[in-house]
Amino acid sequence: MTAQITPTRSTQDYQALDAAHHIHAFLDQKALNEKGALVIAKGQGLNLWDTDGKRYLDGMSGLWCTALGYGREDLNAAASRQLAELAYYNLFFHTTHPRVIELSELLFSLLPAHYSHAIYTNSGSEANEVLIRTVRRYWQILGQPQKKIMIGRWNGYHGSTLGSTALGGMGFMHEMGGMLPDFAHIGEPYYFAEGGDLSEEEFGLKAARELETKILELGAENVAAFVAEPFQGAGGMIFPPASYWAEIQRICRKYDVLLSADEVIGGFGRTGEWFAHQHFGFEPDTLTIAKGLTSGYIPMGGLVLSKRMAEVLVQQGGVFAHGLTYGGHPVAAAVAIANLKALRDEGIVSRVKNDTGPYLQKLLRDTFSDHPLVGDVQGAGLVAALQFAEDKATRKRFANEGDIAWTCRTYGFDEGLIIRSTQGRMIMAPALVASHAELDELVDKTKRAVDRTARDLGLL
Ligand code: PXG
Repeated sequence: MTAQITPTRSTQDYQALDAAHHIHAFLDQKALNEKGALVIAKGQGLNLWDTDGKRYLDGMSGLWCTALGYGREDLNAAASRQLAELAYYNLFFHTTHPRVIELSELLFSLLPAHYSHAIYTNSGSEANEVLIRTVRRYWQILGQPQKKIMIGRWNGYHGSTLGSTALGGMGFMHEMGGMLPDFAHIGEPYYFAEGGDLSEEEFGLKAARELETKILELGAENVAAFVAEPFQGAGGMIFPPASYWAEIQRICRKYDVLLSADEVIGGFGRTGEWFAHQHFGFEPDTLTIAKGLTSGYIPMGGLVLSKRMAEVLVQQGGVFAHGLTYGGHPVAAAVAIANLKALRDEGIVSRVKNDTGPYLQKLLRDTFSDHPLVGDVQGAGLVAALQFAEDKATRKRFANEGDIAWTCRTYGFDEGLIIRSTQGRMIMAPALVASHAELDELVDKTKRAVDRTARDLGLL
């Protein structure tokens, strides 16, 4: 497969200009500049091409977002039509517009019936900022203004803005720019690393009960919400034990603490359910959405509220002191509508649940369960992680697991596969439109990268 790409510069020129003008995300700038960034120029389906014409299978849907793959004409047409008809309007000063209304009608037809309202943003980070302010406002209206502490989890990720960084549990991010008051964290439900002698079930309950301990320590009257990803994405695609979420929900209800699910990665079909909380079987009060809402074709995020919360805000709340110029942008809304219709009407989400998801999960387990470098395979639908381990039986991880996984990721790129590493885990989340043949290619190339890494370690 080849692609028509039209770079106007050589790869080296692009890399030099990139180094001259950009601060890249989450890496050492100097080290990158010495090597030069990979310049991606074209996408079609699950395929990407760099400026030298090399093809890559995108195993990560961009950054977990291109659910429909690249190059969809219907999304392109929806954006073009909307740009021509009404390129911009907003929900300020007693106005609104058709596309955002139609988007909400569609979105709430896909969500469980106890959700009713949305506040749209341009990103997941912004949506979590809105979350923090909205849940605090909710408790203010109910006469409990002191109920404002947000509890997140260590190694959780909720974005890179100030509030979402505080909510997240990435210590190295807290160190850059300072922490905010009224945020607290509990441990993550990472059984492979922290399960000790417990069964998965016991560990899931133990990890969940850290929330109860934290609420009691802070005083339930001071805690506004517990916020977590149904499964951790950026933190390593970590699936909690089956016992975890029901216990978290029980604790939140017992202490009247709101339960907020960050569905930025898990939402819109990734696990085979429309939303990841449905996969795990719990009922959050709010959902943070982004990424798959538009398949990443245009920036859009949002905060979804339960009817119960929305009623308080609408009926008793008076002025809601928040607004973003581009919240509910008509072009983003038009793209989101086309995207959600495709996910629904082409049966893509149900195919992930009934066909491609089980196919990928079985293939990964068949391929890697007995691999000398792999200690565990986790995932559901079209999201999965391989846990590297020095000793599978004792769940002993390599001391330099981050370096090993990075090596594997680099071999993956060499093999023509975009795959992501986090700590000692290899993560994949291909587009939801992936065919069996593309999933075969994904696993085949992953196997080659893992084998090359294992050979370096003398394990093969
Ligand atoms: N919540 C979650 C759960 C996320 O994964 C955000 C919020 C922030 O969304 P925005 O749109 O502001 O980026 C995210 C973003 C990775 C990776 O490599 C993950 C994200 C972003 C970039 C890279 O895992 N998640």
